[in-house]
Order: sequence, then structure tokens, then C-alpha cells
Amino acid sequence: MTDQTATIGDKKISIHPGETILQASRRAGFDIPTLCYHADLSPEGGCRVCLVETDARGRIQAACHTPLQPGMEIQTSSPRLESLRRNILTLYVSAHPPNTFRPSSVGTEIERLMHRLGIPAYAPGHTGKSVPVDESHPYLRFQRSLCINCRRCLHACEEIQGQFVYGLEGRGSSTHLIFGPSERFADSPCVSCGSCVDHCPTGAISDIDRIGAHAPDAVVQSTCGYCGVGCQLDVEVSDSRIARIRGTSEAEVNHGHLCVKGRYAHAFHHSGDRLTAPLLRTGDSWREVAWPEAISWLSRRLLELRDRFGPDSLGVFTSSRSTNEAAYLLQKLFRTRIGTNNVDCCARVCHSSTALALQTVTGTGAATASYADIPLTGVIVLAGANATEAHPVVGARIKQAALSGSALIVIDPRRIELAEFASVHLRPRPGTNVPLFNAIAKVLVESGQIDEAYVESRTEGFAELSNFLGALSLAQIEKITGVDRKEITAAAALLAKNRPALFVSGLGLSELTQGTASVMALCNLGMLTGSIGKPGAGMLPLRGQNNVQGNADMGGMPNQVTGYQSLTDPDVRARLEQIWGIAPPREAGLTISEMIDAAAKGKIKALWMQGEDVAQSDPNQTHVIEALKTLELLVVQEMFMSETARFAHLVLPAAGSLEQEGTFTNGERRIQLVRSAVQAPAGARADWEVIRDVANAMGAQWTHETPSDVMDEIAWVAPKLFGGVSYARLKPNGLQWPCPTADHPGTATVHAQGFLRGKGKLVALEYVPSPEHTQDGYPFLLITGRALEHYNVGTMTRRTPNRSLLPADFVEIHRDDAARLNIMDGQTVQIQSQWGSTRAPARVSERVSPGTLFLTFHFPETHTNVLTSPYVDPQSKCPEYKVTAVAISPLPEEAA
Ligand SMILES: Nc1nc2c(c(=O)[nH]1)N[C@H]1C(S)=C(S)[C@@H](COP(=O)(O)OP(=O)(O)OC[C@H]3O[C@@H](n4cnc5c(=O)[nH]c(N)nc54)[C@H](O)[C@@H]3O)O[C@H]1N2
Ligand SMILES: Nc1nc2c(c(=O)[nH]1)N[C@H]1C(S)=C(S)[C@@H](COP(=O)(O)OP(=O)(O)OC[C@H]3O[C@@H](n4cnc5c(=O)[nH]c(N)nc54)[C@H](O)[C@@H]3O)O[C@H]1N2
Ligand SMILES: [Mo]
Repeated sequence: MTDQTATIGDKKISIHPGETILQASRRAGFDIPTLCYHADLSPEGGCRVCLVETDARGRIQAACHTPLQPGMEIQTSSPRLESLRRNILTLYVSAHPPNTFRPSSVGTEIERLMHRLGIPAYAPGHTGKSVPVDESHPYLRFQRSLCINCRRCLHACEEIQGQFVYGLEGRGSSTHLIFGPSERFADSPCVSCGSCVDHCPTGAISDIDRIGAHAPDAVVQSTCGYCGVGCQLDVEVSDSRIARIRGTSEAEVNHGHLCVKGRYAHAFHHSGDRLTAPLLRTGDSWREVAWPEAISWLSRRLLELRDRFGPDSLGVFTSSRSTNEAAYLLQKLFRTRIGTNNVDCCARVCHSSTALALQTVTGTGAATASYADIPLTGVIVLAGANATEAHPVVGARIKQAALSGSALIVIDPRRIELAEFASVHLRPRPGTNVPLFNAIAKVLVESGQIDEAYVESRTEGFAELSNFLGALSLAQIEKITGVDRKEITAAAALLAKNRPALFVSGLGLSELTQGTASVMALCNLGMLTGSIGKPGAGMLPLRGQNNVQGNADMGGMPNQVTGYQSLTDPDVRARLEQIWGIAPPREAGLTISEMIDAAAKGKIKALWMQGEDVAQSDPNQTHVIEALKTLELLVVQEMFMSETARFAHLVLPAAGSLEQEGTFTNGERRIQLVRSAVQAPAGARADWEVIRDVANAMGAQWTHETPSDVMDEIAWVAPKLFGGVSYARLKPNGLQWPCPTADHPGTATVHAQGFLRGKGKLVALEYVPSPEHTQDGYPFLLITGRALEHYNVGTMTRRTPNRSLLPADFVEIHRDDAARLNIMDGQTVQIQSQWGSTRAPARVSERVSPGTLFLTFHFPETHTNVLTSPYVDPQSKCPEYKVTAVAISPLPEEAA
């Protein structure tokens, strides 16, 4: 056998296949200087600073892109190499005006390199003229005078975000960086992820919010408070304010990557209109009260209403924006101090269908896979999820998987960004997932392309399903869904060829009257292809809010307590009695929409709403507002005077996510620490603490002093899922539940050893059209959903410079429809459903199909939800935000 070693300096090193000289040298402890190289990115090999000698004769090669070969004799440092490196760096530095870069041990990367190699600041002979700085973008600044054309920004943009913003133009000394065809940064296709900033070695591309800032006073690691991806943040704090946020590079979730919201949209924390004192309303006037008064008033009022009208006339919406500890304590307060199961959370209006379907089919209502499965899979099915806008860090990873050869099947009525990277894009009419997925299943079964061994050993219900599929007509499904059968067959063939598959799903499945059925039909595909319970495969719904997974886990649901435990199981009840002192009622309580309906009928008298702006976000808004007005008591825990807070009797000012301690649980069941980086404005308090105080004022004796104490109780209450979870174990990457014991490592892939319910359940699912599919006089189907720059009701993002990136809601309309109706791009249009009407500026494109529209819901002025119907999925009670029959017409300019 040939010798599989090389020498580096005085060390003999084994060869690792594919390793470069640079990587091997660093492994062996030799620090070769680099400039254009970055460990996250593919080597550029352009700057030559990393030159090394590779044989006894002193042959010179660039370490960053030369593989280490057996027998090489590497010298990483010698007088000759040092001199070469100094000359090269001097050339770079002297291409810029004197003092552009100054050697420094704490400066930018190029300045640190100058310091290390002994290059002076003044490099004579320069003839360049100064170039204006591009500050057109609200978050990113480009200083051409600092750019050394190292192309790291270009690699970061392509290889991390997949956005391809940058290019190099010109030759030789006139080579310069460009933003595609755009003159200014602000006009480029940049999505503001900030990766280029993190990888730029000179500060040519930098964060605007760092202008003039000195080194931060502290850097605190926490979890992002926006979506359910759960990115880890390094929050830089200066003068008690958030100075800058960067992604934590060691984090398993995001590997240092962030999106425009997580990285940049933090200014709302310091907004001048934060709530800073509890507010009591009498009639139209608000009075600030001190906390002790607010707490005793509220506890008295809750007990009074409970005694007068009975426990079930009260209800609570626990917040998916707040911590696990807050959600847990609030449901406990209602279940024990009031004695009602009228507890629900916005998971209801979001992924309740997904959770119910997964629970029915597999035994647990959560993702079976992890984000780490994305690069491992052969085929991704992205169904009803616009990942690059709603979960950008995951979306970017899906894009990278597609760019590096995974098959990608996109199922979305709209041509979302990821559709451009797909092998097949199926565009069903909104609300027709069930027949479409059935058709794919039919083709798989009838062409013998299923994973028979898996279906046989791990599932039940196959015979009924295949009989049912046998009777379906593809011609009819083509008609219902609008999808050509050739495309259906192509999708089935791709799945079969590349299985097991990763199924990434979103609200385009969940928020429909057939939401639960849509997700179950997708699970059928998951099982027929043998995908659930395997690494690199399975079901990965992209959960919405930062803690929507956790909120449901904590018991923010009317039919189950903490850890999805049954309200009637004697063992559970005995444990609750022991820990809580009292077990909750056995009967399930009401869901969000049921509580709203009951309020409108006068049956619910009091609601506590924690961080949920139902007056803007719940469907059929007119009805919701009427219901809120009838309440004897509405308590709102909020950072801002939201649309809902205006109707409250008591508003309790809340701390934001970077101002409190606790945990969030992301969409892959990962419980991660939330750390307070800055103090909440005086008067605003962390939700969990306020709930504890109210409970104690109502006669409880809750002794939790920290959120960590609360987590210890959660572990005790729900040992199967959380028994092994404690704060001490949550660093650095959290724990994925189930984690039953203190020595359990957590679970990345659920159902690997068989389904939690025993066998996976295959289900025959009939198509039931939405009532909105057949509304005369409303010829368009309206989809509502999200845009990258804003977050849900926009309370937070509207108070940041994201507002200049996207100043208003918009309605997307197909070019042909727009032409037919004389609607111009940007023109304000009237949109009318049988439930209400509103207006918004039109965005004319081919992203939507003819006959469909898409409208965002991020601005209260638009009140998008006056349009949406009261229809819900009969099983999950999830509203149908994704299908509303509407008419649309242009408004004359003077009316707009
Ligand atoms: N930027 C941003 N990110 C967010 C949020 C935000 O407001 N802004 N909100 C967070 C929350 S709470 C959530 S729940 C997630 C939601 O994340 P997503 O589920 O990705 O978001 P949506 O835009 O609501 O809908 C996803 C897609 O469903 C498609 N769709 C509509 N009807 C159908 C259908 O019948 N079938 C299929 N297959 N597709 C359909 C729509 O065209 C849309 O592209 O995002 C989270 N992240
Ligand atoms: N038309 C239409 N409507 C929709 C949807 C749709 O697709 N189309 N999607 C639905 C979905 S999926 C969801 S999840 C809902 C979301 O609807 P909401 O839950 O109402 O909206 P959010 O913007 O997520 O957050 C609500 C409030 O939480 C507050 N908040 C943030 N952090 C904290 C905290 O730590 N403590 C407290 N007390 N408050 C805090 C914010 O200030 C904000 O006002 O909207 C639903 N509505
Ligand atoms: Mo959501």
C-alpha cells in the first residue's frame, strides 16, 4: 500500500480525502494567512496570499484550493513565503488611497492581515480617485473604495443565500463589483440576509447600523423572535441598546445565516411608542396604573366573573410569540385557578390542521424530520410553503439543495421563487390539494412505484386506500385541480426515483376547509414512498411563529394539556393533581373561533389575549370586532397598542423577545434558550412573571423565581416529551423533544423505530370543495399570505426600516386579468367578497395564475381579514385563509 501521509512543517499528517492543504494545515495547527478564502465558501484561489511550498524544491502553490497529496512536503512559512505574501498584500493595499486600510490587530480582516505581515498604512504610488458611497439601502452600505474584488461577497450570496446579486465587471485594474444590472444597492435583487457583510474582509459592504459604532459592550446569544425556524442570534449591545445582530456561526439551526427580519428588523424594541405602564380603560379614556394595582384589579375581576358566570365563561389565547414558560403558566392559571379548558393559541389559525393530521397518522403532531435533513435528501416536495419569504434561512437551504442536484417538486398555485429552481411545479387551483395528492398516490400505486416493504411492515389501511384510489378518475382530477396529468405523472416518477423524500409543507395545505385532509393526503405520499422515520426524509412542516410549536406543546390547546396529554387519562390527572394541586376539567374547551363566536353570543364574558392581535389576524374581521366589543373583560398583554388592545379593558405592557429570559421551541421540536440582551423599557414586564403574580393574587402559591424553575416543572408534568429538559442542558444548541431523561440526547428523527401510534395510518380522503369555490358574482379566488419583509400583523416590522423595503400590502394579479380589467401595476384596486371589502395597490405579474389573486395581511390599514370567510376545517377548526371568492375592480385615481 502506498503511504497515505504527507508532511506539513515538521509533522507527518494523514491524508483525508478531499482535504486541501489549507484545511489540513489548520487541522495540524499551522495558521496560513488568507485573504480571499473563507471556510464557509468554496475557494476562490485568486488572492495568492495563502501560497505555500509543496515540495523539497520549493514549488509554490495556493493552499486554499490545492488538495493535499500523499508524499507532499509542505512548508507553510519561510522568509521567501513571507516576502511573497507581503508583496501580494502590498499590491492590494496600494491600489487604494493611502490610509484606506491601516494595520491593526482589531480592525477588519485585511487590516489584521496587514498587522500580521507588517504592511504599513501608507502605500505610495496610488492614483485612484475617491468613489461615492452607496447608502441607498436601509441596512447595507457599499463603499467601493474599500473593495478589493476578492469575490467573497459573490460566493456568500450564491452559496449561502442563493441570490446571485453580485458580479464583477471590467478587466485588469478596472475590474469592479456590480449588483447585477442595478446602479444602486437598493434596486438590486438583494434580500438583505447580510451574508455578504459577514464575509467581506475589508468592510466594503457593511451594516448601516454599525456606522460610527465602537466595539459592543456585550454580545448575547439568543433565539430569533420572528418565525419558527429558530435561528440563533449574536446580539451586540452598546449603551444598553441593540447595536447589531449577527447569526451565531456555531448554531446547528442556522450556521450563522439570518434573514432580513432576524438580522435587521430589531428597531421596534427601542420604538418610542412601546407600552410602559398597565392601562385601564373606562369608556374611551385610558388611565395608567401601577403594576400592583393592575394585578390586584385583574385577579379580582377574573374571580368575580368566574363566580358570577361560571368558569367556562372565561377563556384565554396564549401567545406563540412569547416563551414556553409564559404559555405554560397561563394555561395552568386558566385550568387551575379558573377551572376551564377554554385555552387555545394561534396554532389554531395556523398549523392546527398539520398538527392534527400528523397526530392522527403518526401519533405525534409535530415534524418528524429536521432542517439538517434538507441537504441529505434526494427529493424535496415543497407543498404550500413559500419558504424563501416565510422561512428564508430554510428556504435558502432548499435552494442550495436544488442547486446541488436534489430533485425539487413545488406544489403551489403561485410561481413562488423556489418554483424557479424546481424540476416540476404543480399549480393546483387553491383548495384542491386532496385530489392532486390522491392523483400522485394513484399513479405511484398503479405503476408499482411504491415502497412495498415499508407499506407492508409499517402502515395500515393500504387495501382501502388503493381501492379508493383505483376508483378515481385522473381526467376528473385534471379538471378539478387544473393540473395536467403529464405533470402529475412526472411528479410521481421523480418521487419514486429519488425516494425517500422530504415533504416540506406550509399553510397552503393547513389553512383550508380541507386542511387536515390535505396534510393527511401528503402523509399518504410520505408513507407510500417509505419516507417517514428515515434520515434525510419525512414530514417537515415549516411552523409559523417563533414559539407556535412550543405554545401547543405547553398545553395552549383546549383538548390536551402540556405535552399533548389527555385530559381524561387517570395517570395524567393524578400527576397534575400532585403537581398543580388540582386537575383541570375533563371536557375539552373551546377553540379560538368558537370562543369568538361564543363571545358574540354573550356566552364568553372574559378573554385574556397574550400577544395575539385577533382584531387584525382572525378571519371575518367585522364579526371578531363585534365579539370583542361585547366582552365584560378583555385583557391584552402586548408590546404595543395593537388593533385588539384598543378594545381591551386592561392592557399589560410586555417585554420583547430580546428583553426576557425563557425558551422557544422551533419547528423541528428544538427547545432553545431566549436570553435577555437588553432591558425592557421601564414598566414593561416579561409575560411569565406577570402571570405568576396574577395567579398568586388569585390565591395560588407559585414559587417559581426564574423561568428555569418553570421549565423544571414542565419536565415533571410531561415527562415523556420533556423529562430530560433543563436549562443547564440547553446550551449551545438546545434539545429536540422527545427527550424523556436527563441522559437522553434528544430526537432528530421521530418514528425511526416504528410509529408512536404503532402503524402509520394511510387514509382514503374524499375531495370536498370549499363553499367559497362556488360563489356567484365573485369570479376570483383570493389567496392571502406573506411577504418577506413583514411579519404577520406587522406590529414589529412596521416599526423598523423594513417599512421602506415594503411600505404597504399589495394584491398580486395575473397580467392577463389586469389587462382585461384595465388595472395598472401599482394602481389601487377594490377587492370585494361576500364578507367585506377593502383596497390595496395591485402588483401585476405572472406569479399568480389567471383567476387567482394573492393579498398580504401585514398592515392594519388594509384589514385583509374583512374579506376572509368564517369557514373552518371541520376537524382542526383552522380558518380558510387560503380560499376566498372575490371580485376586483380598479379605482379611479381620485378615489384611491
Ligand atoms: N416574512 C414572513 N415570514 C413569516 C411570517 C410572516 O408573516 N412574514 N409568518 C410566519 C407564520 S405565523 C407562518 S404560519 C409561516 C407561514 O409560511 P407559509 O406557509 O410559507 O406562508 P403563506 O404565504 O401563508 O402560504 C404559503 C403558500 O401557500 C400557497 N397556497 C395557497 N393555497 C394553496 C393550495 O390550495 N395548495 C397549495 N399547495 N398551496 C397553496 C400560497 O400561494 C403561498 O405561496 O410564516 C412564518 N414566517
Ligand atoms: N388573511 C390572513 N390572515 C392570517 C393568516 C393568513 O395567512 N392570512 N395567517 C394566520 C396565522 S398563520 C397566524 S400565526 C396569525 C398571526 O396573528 P397574530 O398572532 O395576531 O400576529 P403576530 O404578528 O404574530 O403577533 C401578535 C402580537 O404579538 C406581540 N408580541 C410579540 N412578542 C411578544 C411577547 O413576547 N409577549 C407579548 N405579550 N406579545 C408579544 C406583537 O407585538 C404582535 O402585536 O395570523 C393569521 N391570520
Ligand atoms: Mo402562523
